[in-house]
Amino acid sequence: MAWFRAVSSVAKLAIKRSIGQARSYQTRVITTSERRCFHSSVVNTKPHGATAPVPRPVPLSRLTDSFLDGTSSVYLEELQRAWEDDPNSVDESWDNFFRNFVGTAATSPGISGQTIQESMRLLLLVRAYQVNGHMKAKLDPLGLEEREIPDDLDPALYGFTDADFDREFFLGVWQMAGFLSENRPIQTLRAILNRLEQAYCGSIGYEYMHIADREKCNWLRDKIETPTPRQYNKQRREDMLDRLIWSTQFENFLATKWTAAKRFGLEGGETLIPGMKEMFDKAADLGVESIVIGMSHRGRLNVLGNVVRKPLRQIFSEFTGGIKPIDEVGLYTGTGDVKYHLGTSYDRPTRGGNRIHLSLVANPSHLEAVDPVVVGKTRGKQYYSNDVNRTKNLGILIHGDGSFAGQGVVYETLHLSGLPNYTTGGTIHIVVNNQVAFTTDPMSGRSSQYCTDVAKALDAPIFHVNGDDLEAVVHVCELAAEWRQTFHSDVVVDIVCYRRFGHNEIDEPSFTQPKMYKVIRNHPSALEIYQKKLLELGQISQEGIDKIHNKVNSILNEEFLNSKDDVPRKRDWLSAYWAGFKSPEQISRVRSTGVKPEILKTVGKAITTIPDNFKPHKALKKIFDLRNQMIEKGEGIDWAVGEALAFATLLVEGNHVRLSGQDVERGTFSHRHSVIHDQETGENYCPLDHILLNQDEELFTVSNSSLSEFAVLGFELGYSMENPNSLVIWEAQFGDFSNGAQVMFDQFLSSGESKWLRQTGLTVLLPHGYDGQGPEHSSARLERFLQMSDDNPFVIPEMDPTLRKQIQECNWQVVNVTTPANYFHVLRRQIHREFRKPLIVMAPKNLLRHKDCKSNLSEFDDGQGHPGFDKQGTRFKRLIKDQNNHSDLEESIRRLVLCSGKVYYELDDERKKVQSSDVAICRVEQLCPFPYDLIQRELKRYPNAEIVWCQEEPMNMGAYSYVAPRLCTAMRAMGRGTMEDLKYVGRIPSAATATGFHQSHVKEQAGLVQKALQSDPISYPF
Ligand SMILES: Cc1ncc(C[n+]2csc(CCOP(=O)(O)OP(=O)(O)O)c2C)c(N)n1
Ligand SMILES: [Mg+2]
Repeated sequence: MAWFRAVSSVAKLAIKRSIGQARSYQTRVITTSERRCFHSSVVNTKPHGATAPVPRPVPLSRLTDSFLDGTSSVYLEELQRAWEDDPNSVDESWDNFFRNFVGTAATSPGISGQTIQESMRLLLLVRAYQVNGHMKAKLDPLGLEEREIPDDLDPALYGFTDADFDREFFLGVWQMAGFLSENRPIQTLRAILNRLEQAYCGSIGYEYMHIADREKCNWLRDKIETPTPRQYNKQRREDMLDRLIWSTQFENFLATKWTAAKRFGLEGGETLIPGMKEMFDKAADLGVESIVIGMSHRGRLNVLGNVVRKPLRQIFSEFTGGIKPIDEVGLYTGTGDVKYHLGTSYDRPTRGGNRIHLSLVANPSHLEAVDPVVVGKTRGKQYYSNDVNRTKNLGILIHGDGSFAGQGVVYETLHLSGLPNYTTGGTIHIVVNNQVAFTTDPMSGRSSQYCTDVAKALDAPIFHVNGDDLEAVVHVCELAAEWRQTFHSDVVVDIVCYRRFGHNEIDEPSFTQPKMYKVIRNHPSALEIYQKKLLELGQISQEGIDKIHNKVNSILNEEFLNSKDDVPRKRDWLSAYWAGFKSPEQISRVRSTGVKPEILKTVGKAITTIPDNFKPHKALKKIFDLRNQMIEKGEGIDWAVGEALAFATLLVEGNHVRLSGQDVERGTFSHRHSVIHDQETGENYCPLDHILLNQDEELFTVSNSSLSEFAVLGFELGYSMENPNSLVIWEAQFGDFSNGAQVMFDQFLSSGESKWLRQTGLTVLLPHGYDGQGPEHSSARLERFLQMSDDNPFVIPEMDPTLRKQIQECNWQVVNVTTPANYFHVLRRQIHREFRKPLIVMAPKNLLRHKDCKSNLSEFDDGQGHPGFDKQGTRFKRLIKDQNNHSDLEESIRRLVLCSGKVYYELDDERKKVQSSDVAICRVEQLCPFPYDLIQRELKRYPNAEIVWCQEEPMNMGAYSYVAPRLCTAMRAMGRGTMEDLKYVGRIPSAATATGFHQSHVKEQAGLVQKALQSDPISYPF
């Protein structure tokens, strides 16, 4: 094809120049409108002169001006000479071409130039249809859209006149699928054009010529350029009709029963439902066993009822509203959510006699935010079902036209599709393109021709289809399933439809789209159109149609009656159900997270050993040697080793561990080195892949991600939702960047369990700490995560270890950990409990190599009585008490400094420097939920101490505003004062997170550390 591309681009220019003036064949309706839209104009195929004129001979060498430019004609001549010398020296397609051409030329001397010219022009025309035929397809059911048909679909551009229509032309037989390969090298122009129009300009507009892969294009051409139009038999047609009746009646039924309720109906796009069902049936026939669906509001209830088969009585009962779900395993119901956001999962029988598991993922109002979550969940399913070819689990996303074009997360998600550790073997995208977004027209909503253009970046084929043509919708839906199962990559179905009512049922659409709605008011529904078609074809009788309507109506009514007795259960809303896991109101045991010393030693060796024949970078060799010594000696364990020990021990226990994010393999701060590279061969070695004998290579996954926060975090969230026995971690490059994924934190992570009863143990590592790197690399915005926490600042919950449900009842955990051992335990705690809760970690930067930020191996093990063991056992320490061996009562301590994170080490250094042994420093390692019990234990220990909260963040940031009321609640309960008695030491309030001037940083940092240790009492607030 390279030759063809090269020739066609130069030739196209030449054609425009020379033949443009002589245009005699004008069929296009070219509007001057600036609107970027669809139109429905049709090529004029009226009969043309029947007699072919005698071609005027043009010697090849004189074609330069009229057809090809000089370079191309020389190229062609050279090609011909080469072919004459040796037919094998040219591409097979040219061999074919010349063979045919010489055959013709031999019998008709002088025809040669003409034949070449015309054949080349025809090929360009064919190609133009393949590339741009969709621009002429009749996609808009309303017939309102006006689009300019590209010049290159006009035969006149290639010099063809009316007189040429019934002339036979030499088209050749090419190494290409579709009708060019059918061994009919000679055809009339009319036959060729009819074929092109039928294939490319009907109810379906195919966009695929942006795909570079020849095999894929040929596969599509075979499907598109079929000699006979698609035909469905009577039975299939009846099935489709039945499905369309269900879809249409469902909306009608809701509209009549709940006239004032918002349901974001599908009216105008009802063919989505039969389309999806046929897609699922086809997918099931091709081996798909489970489908994860993500979609927004539009048509969601219809999809839930008709596609996912959520019992209609449940949907109706939710409409009637008010009933909170009751469950056999507890009373927790969270806050709930509106019905068109809820998820669910069901097994659905398919036409082919299979069963397919469908899960619809719950989503927030934020359009498209669910996309990466669906893809991540699909990938999770693939891992757990050992679906190595990714053909059994499929992700399907349904989009709106406005949101698909407008939301950046769409692009971010699409870009995960080909990445080895994120691919799911192709997502099928369906756009319900109702040509409006709320009140916004496409011309104000996007700059691209189609709302789907973003998918072209992926080499995904895009099938635009007129939503009024049920059979065309079904056809492309099936084709999409076939594509996905064949090429394991993304594909887009763009159903061009309309929205019969307003954005929701209460809106008046004519305020903003008067012309469109005038047309819509008189426009028949897709069902009416299809019924008429089948009646005209004699494939069904009116009685037959009525029978289906009656059946559907009576089921809907029956289900409506049953809905009154429906008792919702919370698992009805879950897209996956984890048996045995505790809900927030059920007590779960606190478990030790320590590990047997011998296991620590064994895995410790595995994670610090590099194979003999592997040649790492010199510096890394040293690092691994040092790591090896840490394990051998059992002391000086640093952050990276602590983390690797957590991963390795979880793997040994059979858990799956997945860490993803930007540059996580090496680690942003060059500290992790979880994948090392042979300096000679470039090969990789990942020690954590070699913990178990014959370890499955995905059991531990560490993966650098694309440069996205929103989509990658969403992906990992979806992945984490699939199976509780996995530690799934997303790490931000710097904590600041996490706000690129703010929607995920706000809408999913912090509130997903409350809204949708969906648990996740996703762990998020956000590098945080003030070390003078400026405003953008210091703060992970700890305050925001704390502000979103739902623990009551004025109520101390039950803290008795046997009754404690504090973490379960809280929406998430926020920690700022200061020792490798504590990090190890907090990671392991994520798995070693009977519930799942998101974990936000303010991850360190300079502690990664800090001389004092080290732990002994004994702090990781489960033995008792050694230096790492205290009353809390070998488990995560929510608060680390002062390290100076204080007794239970220290009356001489004049100040208790409470802090969190790396500022502790600076405070401790300062304390040593100024020898303030009468100051105690405690680290609050778990900020949320607040460790009231341990805080009160320390308040008791230091009855005379001034109580100080010290932080390095500005006062309006960091943990202060979260800690202050809670600390005061703890103080008040012990008679230790109120807000006035809590002193603040830290930076003053600031708009920016940190200063950009290093010297200012140093001064500020030293100032706050010194103040915390000053001998005078701390004045309030400064
Ligand atoms: C991220 C986001 N921004 C804004 C909105 C508010 N909103 C709700 S629906 C809608 C229009 C959606 O248009 P489209 O994607 O075409 O879907 P349609 O409603 O037409 O099916 C908007 C802007 C939203 N839900 N999410
Ligand atoms: Mg829309």
